[in-house]
Amino acid sequence: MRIVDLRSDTVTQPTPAMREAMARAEVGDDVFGDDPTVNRLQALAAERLGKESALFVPSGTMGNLAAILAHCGRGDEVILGDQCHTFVYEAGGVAALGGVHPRPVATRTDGTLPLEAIESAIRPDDVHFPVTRLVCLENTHNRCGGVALDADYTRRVGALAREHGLRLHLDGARIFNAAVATSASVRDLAAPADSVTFCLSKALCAPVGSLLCGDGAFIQRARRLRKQLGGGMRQAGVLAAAGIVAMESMTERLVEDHQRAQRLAQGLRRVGGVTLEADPPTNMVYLNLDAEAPLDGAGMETALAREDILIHAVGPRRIRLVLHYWIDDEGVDRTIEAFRRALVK
Ligand code: TLP
Repeated sequence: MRIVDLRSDTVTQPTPAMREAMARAEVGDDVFGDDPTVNRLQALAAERLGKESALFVPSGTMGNLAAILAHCGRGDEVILGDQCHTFVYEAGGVAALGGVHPRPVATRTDGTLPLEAIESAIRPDDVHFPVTRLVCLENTHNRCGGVALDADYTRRVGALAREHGLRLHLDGARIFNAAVATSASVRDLAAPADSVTFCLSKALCAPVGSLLCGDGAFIQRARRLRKQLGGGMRQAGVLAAAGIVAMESMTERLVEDHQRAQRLAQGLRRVGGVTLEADPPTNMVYLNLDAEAPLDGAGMETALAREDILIHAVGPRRIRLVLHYWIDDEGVDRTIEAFRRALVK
């Protein structure tokens, strides 16, 4: 039976059109700036995001790291959410590799950081303190259920940052999902930020890569940092070719993943033993196993894997299910039935 892999949208395999484009890609040495396909992808990304320039990086993690290091020096401070990917899941890279001090602020369940909390985290000019340089936001917000931040909120954070002489970086790993959910353009969502990372290798299905976008001088600094971090790739056009297909043909269809997240949520609500955290805002369904449910998160992973359904427990009883291109309605319905069999005894 076909495997239904709901662990993440990072598991997506390249589409046949991507494999075709990869096979045909014209390539060169990208460290010399010679790869025409990488250059085309970077130009396309900058144009779509409304920024001057863009840099192809191997991962979202490297994109965020290079961005934060390009904005901050050693001992500088970055204000970010305590639930954001950079703070929770990027192995402390900004501190370990960049000497940048993270200042976490409590994240609201809608993925926003209260403006007052950001403002009160900004350090006064005092030799005791690190120097605040940067604010980071995440859109969509992964640990907050895949919720999208709207352009108005991002604008208000951008204005606050500028008022205090700070920069704003946006981890827009899933910014195209956010655009679908908020009916805004990615350009509008990105406009208030000085820099934006977005990923090709999540719901857009490309096998590898992310783009970091910003102004020309910033991207020049980020390019050196990418080299320092070991992310200077050579004939990377074979990867960029899939990225071009992703940007040109995979962004509009994301609405289907959001609709399937709704279908999955509706079905799971009718299964006893689980409580959904929210109406799925984008392509993620987060749920908690009730105290009286016969299995915990790890038990559910094992029970469903026996039916070729892969899920990821992100806490002892908290489960995240992620919809993507390779999951159809039948996969959703099989998942609902598998939950019922595992939980309703
Ligand atoms: N997220 C992955 C895991 O690392 C948790 C996932 O399965 O969702 N920003 C955000 C908001 C992300 O969700 C991720 C990946 C990244 C950055 C990092 O991207 P990669 O995996 O390309 O380094």
